[in-house]
Amino acid sequence: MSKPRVLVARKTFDDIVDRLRPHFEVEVNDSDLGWSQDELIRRLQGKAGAYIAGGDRIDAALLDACPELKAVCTMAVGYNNIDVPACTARGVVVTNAPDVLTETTADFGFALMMATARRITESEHFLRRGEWKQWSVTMFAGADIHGATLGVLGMGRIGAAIARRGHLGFGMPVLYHNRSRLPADQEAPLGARWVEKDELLRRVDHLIIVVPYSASSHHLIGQRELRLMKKTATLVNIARGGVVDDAALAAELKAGTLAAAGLDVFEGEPTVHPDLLACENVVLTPHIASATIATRRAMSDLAVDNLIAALTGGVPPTALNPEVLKG
Ligand code: 8YV
Repeated sequence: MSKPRVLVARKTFDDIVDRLRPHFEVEVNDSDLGWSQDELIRRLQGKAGAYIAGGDRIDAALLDACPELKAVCTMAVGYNNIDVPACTARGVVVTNAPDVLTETTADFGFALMMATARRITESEHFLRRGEWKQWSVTMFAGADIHGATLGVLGMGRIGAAIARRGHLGFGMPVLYHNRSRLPADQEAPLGARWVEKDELLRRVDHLIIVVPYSASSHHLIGQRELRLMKKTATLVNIARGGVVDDAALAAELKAGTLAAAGLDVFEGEPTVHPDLLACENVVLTPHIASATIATRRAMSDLAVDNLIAALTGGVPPTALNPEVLKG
């Protein structure tokens, strides 16, 4: 009997892809670039499973064009690129990759916050341009991290890991906002206190945004929200582009409504709003919060474990719609 066919839509570690080969006939994207939507659909036709990453869109049109698809496994924790209800309706199991990237992503969120508050890239650019002629007392004076109030918008696994770093490592009072409040015994070790969103924005010195993207979090932070923040505050977005209104952010940064921003994700990435590119007081990184070799391997391994289990009668470790498997 011939093996089921699967598509690895994103180039990843060869030895991890090799784990698929005893079970499946595997087609791999050998380029570092993702495919266009038409190309993704074309390559997925006749395939039973897909290994994808955050930038690949799985929607109803793709599913209808690929009726043999049974499993979609993303190496990302975020799955706003996948229409899960449409998959469920067609009996396609969807898996994501939670937990394995939590600490690495929290490290990066903290690094971006520190780089932003302490003006690290801005000062490096100044030095590289040969503009450092003398030292001065206020040259690139930024804001302290230790003891400052940390705001976490979205208290999931990554939010909690950031709060723990702030509380235990830097003596930061931590305020957070989330749709649901954590039980007191989970708040206590993080030193975190729930407040309404507007109060969070008004009170914090450094805000880190870690909410999943959905229709309800679209432009959760726009002009009105930015104008509630302290003029000395910083904002970091490691969630998804679209949670922050980038045009409004650029305008408010220019106007001095807040001090600085650190952004790893963008609306319409990899295109970045030109007004953000023009701002000196913004640290910009290309969606790399989970990018360490160990973590990218763990994410890939988990996606492969899920794909093998989903298509060989096993239980995928992190299915988002496990009800499909019972059908
Ligand atoms: C990934 C991410 O780098 O996991 C997520 O949701 O945003 C990142 O960790 C990327 O989406 C990989 O597919």
